[in-house]
Amino acid sequence: IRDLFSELRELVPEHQERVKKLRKEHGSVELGKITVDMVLGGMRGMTALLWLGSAVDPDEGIRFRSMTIPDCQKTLPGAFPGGEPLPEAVLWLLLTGKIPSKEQVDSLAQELRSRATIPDYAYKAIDALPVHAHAMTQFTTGVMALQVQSEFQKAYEGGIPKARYWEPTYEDSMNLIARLPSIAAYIYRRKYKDGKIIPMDDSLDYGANYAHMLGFDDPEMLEFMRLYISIHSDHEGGNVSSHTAHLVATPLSDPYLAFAAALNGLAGPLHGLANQEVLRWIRSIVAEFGTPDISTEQLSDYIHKTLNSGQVVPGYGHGVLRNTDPRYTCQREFALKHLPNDPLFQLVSKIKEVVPPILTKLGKVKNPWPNVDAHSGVLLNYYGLTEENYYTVLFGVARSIGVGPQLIWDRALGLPLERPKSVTLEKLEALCGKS
Ligand code: FAM
Repeated sequence: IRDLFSELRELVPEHQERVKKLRKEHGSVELGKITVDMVLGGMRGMTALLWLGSAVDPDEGIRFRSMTIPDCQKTLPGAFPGGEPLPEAVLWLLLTGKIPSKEQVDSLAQELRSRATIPDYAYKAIDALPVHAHAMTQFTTGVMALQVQSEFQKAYEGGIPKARYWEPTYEDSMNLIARLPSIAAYIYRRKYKDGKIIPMDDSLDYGANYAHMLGFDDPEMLEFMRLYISIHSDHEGGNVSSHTAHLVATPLSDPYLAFAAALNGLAGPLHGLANQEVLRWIRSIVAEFGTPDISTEQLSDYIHKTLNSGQVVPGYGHGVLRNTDPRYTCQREFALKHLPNDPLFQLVSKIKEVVPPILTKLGKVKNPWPNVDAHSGVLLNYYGLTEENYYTVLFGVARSIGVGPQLIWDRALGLPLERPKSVTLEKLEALCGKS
């Protein structure tokens, strides 16, 4: 069977030609205008980046290459027939645009396990932090320690030609993806299980192994972890964590430096940390009323209380989506199948009925619908992963499956250092015709 690297090596020249042709023949084609609102409003709606792997339609949500989440659930190999998509299959799809066979996925799983060697100093760097340090702080520290082994940095110092940059980028990205679960599980076991480490199980796939190293072996949790990692892997190129990794790697910082930066963006409460904030908010509702089984009126009052205190409703809204996130919907379907009577799942369902009309009434919220984070915590909590301050680390492990392929393709296509123009306030006012 063809391995992933040789599949990729065959695809690179054709894509390099297509990008060169576009730039040479159509470089001046306009893709939309840039308005003051974009410059002051976080570049919403501004086409500014190229990424082959995925795109988010505001109404339909994410497509991994050309595949929706249901398409992936139907066609990508699972741990067993009809099983959730394996993260290794999503990695193959994002990198090559092709659907891998089960044999190819199994060989990739084996390749990742063989790359998962962690130097002791990475754990020692984490141990230097107090146990109560936030899990994301410990995670970024571990990634930075792994940077010592960057193949890209070594190759660059050795004078590797630009045309081959993507090769050591592939090595670093695959090593990083392979090593993250062990680092991430180490942090969980250190913070919550008295540091009792559970070693990797060589018979398990990527998602199942991560759950196993955390201390979870329920087959339903293994399946949820496979789905969780697959749907959190990539969300086109402009989200904060993916865009940060892309930007930081454009001056040829290696994948470890770029991914550490991405994790720091993901740690923001309006981005990846929202999954933690959702479960904290849900727990505060239960604490307020003494039960998760509350009336819609009680829930509505609580939501207004949250908004009136100047806080956002976590898990709702999105910078691009203008409809319910399909990453929410597939989690809901999983919950309906496995935990229909879980009280927190039933509260999440009630929240989805009550929040959108309230956010719509505010008149300023462009997307009142739930995003991926509105649902993930109650599923993790149900299977025993109750420590919400750890949730964003799970998101970070998953996001490496999207970031790795993007860094490889960025270098393969020779995308240059990213350097947009900033403007002074006076200049902006002058451009608007008033000083
Ligand atoms: N609750 C309350 N207000 C909200 C809101 C929410 N869920 N979503 C948006 N708004 C407000 C927003 O704060 C802004 O108010 P101000 O003008 O007073 O500052 C206004 O509505 C316009 O914002 P927008 O244009 O609709 O959204 P943005 O594109 O600026 O921001 C989000 C998008 C995701 C940052 C925003 O919806 C939000 O803060 N959501 C809650 C946090 C969250 O769930 N983030 C996770 C996003 C997820 F996709 C991820 O990355 N993991």
